[in-house]
Parts: sequence; C-alpha cells; structure tokens
Amino acid sequence: MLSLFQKVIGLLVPCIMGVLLVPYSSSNAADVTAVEPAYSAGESLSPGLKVWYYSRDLSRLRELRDWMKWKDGKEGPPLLSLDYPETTGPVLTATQEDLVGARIEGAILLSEVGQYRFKVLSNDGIQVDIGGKKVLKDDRTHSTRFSKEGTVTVNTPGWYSVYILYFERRHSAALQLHWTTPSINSMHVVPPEVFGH
Ligand SMILES: [Ca+2]
Repeated sequence: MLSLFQKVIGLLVPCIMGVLLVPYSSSNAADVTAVEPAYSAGESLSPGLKVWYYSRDLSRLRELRDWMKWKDGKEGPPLLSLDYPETTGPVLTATQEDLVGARIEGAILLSEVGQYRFKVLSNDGIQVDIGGKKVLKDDRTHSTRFSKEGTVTVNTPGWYSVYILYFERRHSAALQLHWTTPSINSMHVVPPEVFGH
C-alpha cells in the first residue's frame, strides 16, 4: 500500500517533469509571403501609422482584444515611426505612462522583391501583423527584450497593411521595430518614411 507521501510524489513528479520538458514561451514568429499590397508602391500616403489608445490594466493581448469589443479607443497623434526605445515616460504618443493598450494601423512600404526579416523590441506585450498575417508576437508583461525573428517574402512591391496590438502595464515601456531588407542585410530600425496611412 502506498503511503500518502508516495502518492503525493507520484502526482508531483510528472507535473514537474511536464513543466521542465515543455517550457512555455510567449514569443513566437512566422515566415509569411506578402501577396496583395493594399496600395501600389507609387502611391503617396500620409506619413506614419494611426493609433487608438485604451486606458486599461492589461497583462495579455487577449485582454486587449476583449476590451476592444466593449470600448472604442481614443485616437492619438499618428506614430511617425516605430522607434520608441525603453522609457518610463509617456507611452508612444499617449499622455499616460502606464496602463495603456494601443491598436496601431496603417501600411508599410516593401519596395523590393525578396525577403525582409523583422524583430521587435517591446515592453510589454505586442503582436505585429503585416499584409494581414501574424509575423511577430511577444505576449504578456515582460522586461524590454527582442522577439524572435519573422520574415515577409515579397513578390509584388507595394504598401502592405500593418496591424499592431500593444500594451504597456507598468514601469518601463518600449516599442521599436527592426528589419533587414533584400538589399541591406544588417538589422536596423525601420526608417520612418516607409510608414503611411
Ligand atoms: Ca512595462
């Protein structure tokens, strides 16, 4: 007959092994092909990306999506770039320093045929969709860190849709999108002139 101690150990060990063998990662990335530009490459758009803010204590992207069903965001000044290094000050173009959700929409000019690699520095959670496809995701609250790399392969140059969900809970905030292009193979911050809406 098993003692209570043996039964508890028998239950705990598989649980602990399961946690050790399947480490949870909230960061993932995808390789996608962008096929349908929203606008042709020669189109002239207004600079930057549009943004709507949600004042809310969030710790998951899912919570932001749920909240967006009930509340309209408050539109803020456009983001002229996605170059926001770590700060404890106001989040993006919002006035608040904490408890901010953001929905960012617009387009990015992918003017060359070939593969672009992307990664995003974020604090806290973020998901970046390009051309209607999820490319980068680093969910949950976390310190400032890079996501895994995702790629977008372009067959038809043009302006592709950008859709980003982001939140900053407390303390530091950061959102900085980096890429390589088919002609520049070193990671650098995406330049402001390729964002439009
Ligand atoms: Ca934070």
